[in-house]
This record gives sequence, structure tokens and C-alpha cells, in this order.
Amino acid sequence: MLKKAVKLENWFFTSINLTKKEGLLDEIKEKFSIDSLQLDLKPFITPGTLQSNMVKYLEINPYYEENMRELDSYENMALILFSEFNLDKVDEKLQIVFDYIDTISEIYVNGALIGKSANAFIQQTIKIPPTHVLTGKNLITVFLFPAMAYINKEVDLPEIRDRVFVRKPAFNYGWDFAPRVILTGIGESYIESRKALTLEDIFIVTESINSQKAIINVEWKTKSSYADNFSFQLVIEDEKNDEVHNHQFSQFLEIGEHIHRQNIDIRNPQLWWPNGYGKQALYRIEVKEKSSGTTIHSLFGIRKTELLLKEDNENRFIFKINGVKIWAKGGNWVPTDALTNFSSKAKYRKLLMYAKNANFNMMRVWGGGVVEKKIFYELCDELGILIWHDFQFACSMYPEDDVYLKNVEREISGILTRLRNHPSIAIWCGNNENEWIDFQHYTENCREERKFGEKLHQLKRDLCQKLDPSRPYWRSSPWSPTSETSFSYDPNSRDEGNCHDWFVWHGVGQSDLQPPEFEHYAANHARFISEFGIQSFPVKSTIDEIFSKSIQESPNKVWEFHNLNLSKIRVNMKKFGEPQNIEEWILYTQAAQAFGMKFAIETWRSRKFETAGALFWQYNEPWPTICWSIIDYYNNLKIAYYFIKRAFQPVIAIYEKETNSIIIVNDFTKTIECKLVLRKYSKYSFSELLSMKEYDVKIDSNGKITIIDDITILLKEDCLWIQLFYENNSFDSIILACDPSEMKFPDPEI
Ligand code: BMA
Repeated sequence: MLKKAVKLENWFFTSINLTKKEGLLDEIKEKFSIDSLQLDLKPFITPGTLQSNMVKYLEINPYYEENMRELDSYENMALILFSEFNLDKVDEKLQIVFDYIDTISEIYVNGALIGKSANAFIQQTIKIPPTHVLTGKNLITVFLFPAMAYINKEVDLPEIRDRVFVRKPAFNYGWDFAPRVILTGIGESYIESRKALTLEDIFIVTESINSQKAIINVEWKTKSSYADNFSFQLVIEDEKNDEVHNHQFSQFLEIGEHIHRQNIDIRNPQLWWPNGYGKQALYRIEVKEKSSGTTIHSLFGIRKTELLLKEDNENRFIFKINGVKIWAKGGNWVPTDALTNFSSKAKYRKLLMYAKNANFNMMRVWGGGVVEKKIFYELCDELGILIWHDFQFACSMYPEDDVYLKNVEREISGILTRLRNHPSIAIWCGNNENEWIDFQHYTENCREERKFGEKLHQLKRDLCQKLDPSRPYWRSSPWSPTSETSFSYDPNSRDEGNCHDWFVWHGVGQSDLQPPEFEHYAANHARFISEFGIQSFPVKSTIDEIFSKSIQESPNKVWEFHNLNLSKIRVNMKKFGEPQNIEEWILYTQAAQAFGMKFAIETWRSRKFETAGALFWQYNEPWPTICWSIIDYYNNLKIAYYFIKRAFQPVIAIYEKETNSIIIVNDFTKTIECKLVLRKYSKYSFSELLSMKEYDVKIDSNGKITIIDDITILLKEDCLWIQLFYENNSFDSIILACDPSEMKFPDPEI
């Protein structure tokens, strides 16, 4: 028996013509070692993909100009991978584990088939029958088949995308912020021995909380291949490693699976709060079976999550954590790299620290990407960033036959049991925009008859109910509950549920699809806006990294290959000027994005809690590109980062044009006293002060106040400088009544 898991590090690969597969397998059955196979093999770095490995052999920067096209042909390539492991003696209970396999594969040991995979979102654990292994060297072979071969052209579903037939990240098929690069690859892999007794799937739920104690429910599974009297010890420690609970008990268990459940009181509980609302206290639980030494452990937080959909008979969409209403501030998270899907831990920390520092309390893991690496969830727990978690389905109809549903069932069950102890996860969401897209394309009758998405929805809802009833499940983003029964009701309604605002930018909802300027965000009175955004260029150093000097000169196909949408980006950019060079393209587009995001967020925050959240599209990006991100592939911040950081401050003063008023919002859970200073300037500049006023104001805990005064009546040539001082902090905002390009700044005479 292997004492500990053996990591498989030396993988080799080559492409394979599938007509030669059987012949090759016969050869493998005779020669159990890599060296004796006459193949032209190259090292394959894992975790990795064919494409990330080929980048090394081709010696290209795939992100430079149109180099990504050099990887196009690999989407149709079948691969064979090899690795070896040694055994001192034959083990009855061996298994091989892959973090993930992307995606369609067959796995062989010494030429004998031991398993297959068809889902990139599942950790694959495959038993190795003792009859197939030898003492000494053993050969693992993995065939990876191209996903493109599995497109089912016969499935009779309109609007169904090629990418939906294989369960793998959708964005790799090309998205409006990502290149097309359809990966094949494997994650980390190791060989281990199954234990005679295992403890699995620990799950901790906060049942109730008061100031003296919290009651938590702990559940775990034992799997035993022998019957015995087992003695368990359950220990809970707080962050200082002080024991807050320790008890032991014995139980006779028959062979097989057993579920254990216990309610435990935690005295003086330290709660887990989102960023800005308190500490992120984490506890550690360990369950040990003493005679075998088998253990299981997990971190968890004590906290309650609710989603409030009605209040005083009004539709609402408010997250409540530990009974406190949270105004959700954050962005949409997309995969960190197009070629491997997963980046370094340092990159995750950097991205999420930037988010925390910009006053985020929520991030949405978008459904067209990946289920993230462990580090992502650990950091969100540590930093207090709530996660809106989509399941990985986006912008299409999906098959709903039995085989597909079974595959999805395994996938979602795995995701739920793996991630449900993370206090940061606030909601599970079925998909991104599937129902909304269906609504846009089909008539009421057609939708009612076909009931597209219903089976997948019911499956996800039931699995969440069974495996993770501790947090809400939401059918889609966007979704309106009335759409459940009324097929004529827009799933992206602004009157209920959550909403994506692509009226600005994409012009969705406009009959001519002409997008309006960003001030139209104010017309959206939705309860919660989980997508809205404006594209911009990255910083100059990133542009220098990806475009030659001549490509930088003026708009061209390479800019578009890097996702620029020229006609749409002009809509808001023209408020700032017509760029004459790359520096101005960067400045005007970044400024337009920054002003637009500030305007939207402030407008929606001024309607506190009628609107209760703004998650802009999109926080990060998977390659260096011209898109909606506010932090680029090389971790450089755009201007919008700083504007959003300010617009997300806990206490801010917002100018509302319709009523000429100032609304001060307080997200602290305490009453706050502030000083508001308003200065009005004229003549399209800040050089001539017209008037100034100061106010001392008090705002209730988690509340807002409105101030109406003549000073906030602005003519077109007027500008307003708003300053707010509270505790040791301040907030600043500049309001221009004209377009920025109309400002007449005097010569600073430097
Ligand atoms: C949203 C997302 C993505 C897309 C973005 C910008 O709807 O769900 O599909 O990248 O729009 O177009």
C-alpha cells in the first residue's frame, strides 16, 4: 500500500491519428514503458494544455498581435499522453486522481482501459484494478480527444451553440473579451491507495446565532470496508488556535457508508462578515477516527445568508448576512488566463487584494468561465468578498437528454460538496443569460411549449436543496421570478429579480440596437444590476507588450482581434475627444469607462435598497485585450479602478440630476456624522468659484439622507465639487454639467 500519494510529474505527449489507436494500444500492452515505444514524445507540463505546452515549443508570445491564430489548428488534434509510476508490490486499492481532465478522455494502465472522462469541471478519481498493475514500472496512457469532434449537428435545438455538447469552459470557444482557443489538457495528477476507512464530505451549517452562542450543524460521511467499533474525536478551534469545542464518541459501524450529524454550540461566536461590515472570523474543524488516525478537516465561518425578495410588499433583491442588509458592491470575475485557465497564487492574491482595497464586498464568478481554483475561494473567505457563483452554463440553450443531465448531476454535486463550507459563497446561480437569450429570440408559445432549460433548472435547484440548503439558489442571471410561470415575462425585467444592463453599450432593448450614452443607466430602476460595463484600452505598457509601433498607429484588424468594438467604444469616448494617437485612445476610452462606471454605481447607490447591488462587467481579463476589465492581464489598473473604488466607499455623497439634490449614503452599521462641502464653479472651468456651502449632517445606520439646495441647480457651464468628511475619511466627487471635452481649462502656466 502506498503510504502517501505519488504525484505524477513526468508527462510526455504526441499527437495521434485515431485510426492508429488500436494498433498503438496493442503495442503498449506488450511494452510497458515509454522508452520502448517508438514515438516522438515531448515533455508535457501539467497542469497544462496542449496549447500552453505548444507555446513553449513554438517559442511564441501567444498574446502578441495575432499570434494566437498559430494555435488554431490544435483544436482538432487528438493527443496521447504518457506517464509512469513504480510499485514495490501490487496494491489492491490503487487509484489515479486528476484535478481535472479537459475534457473527453480515455485512461489506460499498461494498455488496459480503466476509465473515461467527459467533464472538465469534475475531479476525476479512477480505480486501478489490481489485475492491471505490476510490481515495478507501470505505464499510464491518456487519450485526449478534441472537443470539436463532439459537436452534435443533429440535435434539433435552435440557437444552440457548438460549445454546449462538451462540459468544458465556454469562453475558450471565443468570447467578446477572450480569444478562441479550445483547450485540451490535464491538471495535477497522482496515484494513491484507497484507505479502508475514509471520512468525507464534511459540511458545516450555521443553524442560529445570538450574542451568547451559535448553533452549528456538522455533517460528514464515513466509508468503511470493515465493521468495527470506531472512536471519533471532533475538535473546533478558533483563529487563535484555541479549542472552542472538543468531544469524543464511539460508534459501531457496519461496512459501507454512514452519515453522521451533530449539533454543536459555540459560545461567544465570532461571526464572519463581508468586507466593510466586520471581521472575517474563520474556525477550523477536524474530525478524527482515533484508532486508524484517519481525519477530515475544513475551515468554516459562522454566518447566515438570506436573499430578501419582498419588503413591505415591494419587490426587492437584497442580500442579508447575519440579519444585516448588504449593499452589494463588486464586479464580474472571468478566468485569469485563456491558455491554462489557472494562474499563480500570487496573481489571485493580487487581484483579490485590489478588490478588497477598492471596497468590494462581492464578486460574481461568471457562468461562461471556470470553477475556480481552491485559492480563489480561500482568499474570498479571508478578505470578506462574497461570491455570486454561477454554474458553468452561458448564453445558449443546452441539451437536456438523460446522459447530459447525469453528467451535469455529477458535476454540480461535486462542486457543491467541494465548496459549500466557504462562508464567502452567498448564492448559487444556474447560468448566465440562458433564459434571457431564449426570451429575446422566441415567441411566448414556442417557449411555453418547449420549456427550454426547465430540466436543468430543476436538477440544479434540487441538488442545491439537497447538498447545500444553507444558501439561496437562483435560476439564472438575469432572472425574474414571474418568468417561471409567465412565458411572456422578460427574465431581465427591471421590476423584479436581478438585471443585466446592456442597453448602454450593446443597445439591447433599442429597436435599432443603437446604444445610448452612459447617462441612460439612470433610467434603469432595477432591484440589482449584476452586469453593466464599458470597454477601454489597457495602459500603454500593456499596449507596447502586445502591439508593434505601426499597429499602434490607428484602428485596425489587430485591435479588433484583441476584442475592440470600434463603433460601440466611440459612443461614450466621443464625450472626451477624438483620439489622434494611441495615448489618446487609452486616455479617452479609460476616462469614458471611469466616468460611466462612477455614474452608474452612484445612481444606483442613491436608490439604496430599492436597488441593492451593482456588479459591473468585468473585473479582470484572460489575455491582454481591449475590453470591459478595470485591471488588465498584467495586473495594471485602469482609471476606472480608482473611480470605482471611490464610488464604492462606505459613505458617499451623490449628485442627482433629476431632483438637483445631494444624497448621502451610509453603508456603515452605525449612525454617522459628516460635513458636506459644496462648491459651484462656472464657465466650463474650476477657476471661477460661484458659491460655496457647508452642511453638518447625521445619517442613520445603513441609511441615507437627501439635501436639496439651490447650489445644486447647475447650468450647462457649471461644475460642482462635492466633498464629504466623516471620521478620518473623506470623499470627493466632481460633477460636470457639460461633456468633459467641452471644458475650458485655463493654461496652468507650469
Ligand atoms: C455579458 C456577459 C458576457 C459578455 C458581456 C459583454 O452579457 O454575460 O456574455 O462578455 O456581456 O458583452
